[in-house]
Amino acid sequence: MYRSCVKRFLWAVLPTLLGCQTRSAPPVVPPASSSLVSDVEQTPASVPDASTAESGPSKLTTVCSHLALESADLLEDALANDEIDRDRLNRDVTGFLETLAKCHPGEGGAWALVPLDWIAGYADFDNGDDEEVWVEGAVRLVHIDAQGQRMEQREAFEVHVRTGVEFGNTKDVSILATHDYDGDGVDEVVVVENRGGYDQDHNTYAIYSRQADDVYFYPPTDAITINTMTDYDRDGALDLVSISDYWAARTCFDMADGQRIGVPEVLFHAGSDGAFSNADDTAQRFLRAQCPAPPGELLRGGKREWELAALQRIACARLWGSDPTELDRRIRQEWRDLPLSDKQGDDACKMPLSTFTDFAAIEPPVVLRPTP
Ligand SMILES: [Ca+2]
Ligand SMILES: [Ca+2]
Repeated sequence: MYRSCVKRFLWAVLPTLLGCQTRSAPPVVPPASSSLVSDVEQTPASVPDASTAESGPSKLTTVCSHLALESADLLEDALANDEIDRDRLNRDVTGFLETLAKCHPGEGGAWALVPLDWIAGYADFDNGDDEEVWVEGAVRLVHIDAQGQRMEQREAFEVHVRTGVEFGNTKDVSILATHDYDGDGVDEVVVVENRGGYDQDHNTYAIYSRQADDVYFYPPTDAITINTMTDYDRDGALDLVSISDYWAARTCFDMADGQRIGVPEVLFHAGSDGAFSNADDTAQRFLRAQCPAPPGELLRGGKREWELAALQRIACARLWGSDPTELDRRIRQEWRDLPLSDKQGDDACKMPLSTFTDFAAIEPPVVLRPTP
């Protein structure tokens, strides 16, 4: 009886897992242009009879269905083990569970995140009146090619989700988009790890690809710290945004010593050759939106956290071609003229002079020119 209830819950979730139909488009980019069925139909070896191929399930669809069933069984075992309140789980964490083992079709196959080794239970995380439900496990990235061949990532993602805990630590992972960045006929996949909890919200992005015998980090992103992703030029390929690789600052008065922000952020634009450029026309347009003109005064005090705007003006000066030695001299001159309240007052971040001069030494990815 109990297991049948669990099955009902899982089967409520399964329609979104089963088949390789995307339930909804990826949040930022449009779905891949090629359909799953056409990928398989272009492979005569796997479909001996064309009429059968059109009406019957493809190998890829079959593998996707098996993945979903395997995942459902794993979850069922974990939930049944501790008689989990499925209503609460359904209400609070199915948003994540629904995405597991769901095939994301595209060029050359499909990507999915497949759960491994789930456990679940109850614990009172927030010292409240009742216990919360927790589910923990691991998820592995899997690529299934048009012939139904599975290829798994060696590392797995750790996952833990909890119900009803506003500030509890959570960590899950999802597929954000698929896109054939290098044009080799096989989609790459964008994976985001979401960490939530009290003052710990942040996401980690990575692009993975498949070659003959491995699922691996997409090499053109190796040297780039991806802080967020956006399709800035709306060409269907998510572009990378980096804070860490250039001008990163911390806000002064937030929790946990402040969040890191880009002053300015740098776009790595996804080009048609599979590489990412931080200096092409699109990347320059992104920088220009943050630095529209060469700045005048750099250290302009008088406002709470004035230092952050000052750091951005220093970065913008370099982007507009200021000589670093000359810029250093200007910063030191303006620092001498700055009132003590701006350096040490309650509204000041109390950054030392070296923070500003160090910023002036950061090499920009490109030098902007006035548009004719
Ligand atoms: Ca590719
Ligand atoms: Ca783009």
